[in-house]
Amino acid sequence: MRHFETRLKSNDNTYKELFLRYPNNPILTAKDWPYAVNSVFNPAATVFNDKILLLARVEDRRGFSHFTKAVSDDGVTNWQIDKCPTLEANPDYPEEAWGIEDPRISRIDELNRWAVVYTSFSRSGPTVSLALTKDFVNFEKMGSIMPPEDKDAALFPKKFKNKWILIHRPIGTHIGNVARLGPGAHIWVSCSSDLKYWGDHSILINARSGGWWDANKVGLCSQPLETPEGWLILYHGVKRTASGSIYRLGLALLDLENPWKVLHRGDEWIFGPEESYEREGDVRDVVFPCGWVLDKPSGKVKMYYGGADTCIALATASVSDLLEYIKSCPAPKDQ
Ligand code: BMA
Repeated sequence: MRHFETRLKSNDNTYKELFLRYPNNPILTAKDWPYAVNSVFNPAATVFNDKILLLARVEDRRGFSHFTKAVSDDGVTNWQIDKCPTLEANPDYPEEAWGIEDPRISRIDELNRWAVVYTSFSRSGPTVSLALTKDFVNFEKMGSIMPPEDKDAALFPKKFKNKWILIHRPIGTHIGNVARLGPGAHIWVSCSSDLKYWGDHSILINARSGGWWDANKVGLCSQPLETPEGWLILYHGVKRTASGSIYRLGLALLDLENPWKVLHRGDEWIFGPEESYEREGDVRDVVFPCGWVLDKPSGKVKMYYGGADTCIALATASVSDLLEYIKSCPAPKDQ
């Protein structure tokens, strides 16, 4: 059965988990915050001034979110958390009426800036917005770059054929949950020469259907990770069950030079809610990374994720294991 052969085997013939949870998870909770908040979750992650910087989604007790940065030398302990929100919704921007959520950060060397792509929650639903920063103190908001409903977006850190590429997840139909199940919510790519006007839209990773763990709804998690073998894509799949939705993670590998081409896609999820901080919280059964950071000397990637929309947790994987696994998976049939 090929299904199980795609999993990596340990020496003792048991199946090896690709990501290992940090034993003292969660690493950050609302109790760690210097001001009163409901929850901290779904952080973006990058390296800034040789430290690991998280831009956490912080939900206040109105239910609206903003971002606060937390910085640490080792990316595990001694987080220095800003004393007040780092980036907030602008009340004058209609697209940010109900807050800003789920940032993803890409370092753009060509612009000498970091791009923060995030969900802004407008009265018409979620839209994709972009801000640029040099220092994570001052942010240049570029506004909404995709109309609602659209979210789960990140930029590739460089241009391809002179175009920037955005990964995002539009939802075409918008008449309640039942209609959404119709065509499904798929991951798309769009191109731009100026980060403002976007076109050349095409589907990158489609949601599967029926009983699959990633049926009907998928979305990008962390920003694309460049490896010599291609761009590693971590995405979430949402399985609807009688007791609610389960958010789990899968992997795909994109062509290094032509990242709109999927080389491999795993059939199985590689990480899902198991621990209590992933299973119980404001939203049950959710693991939701918005960032990961590669440590080049060790070849390990630190994945930062929200647990149950309530806390921030950490899991680590070896990039060579991720690549070995994903290269053993089939090329998508519908491409
Ligand atoms: C998604 C996003 C995430 C959230 C997840 C589970 O649609 O809104 O921010 O973690 O749902 O609630």
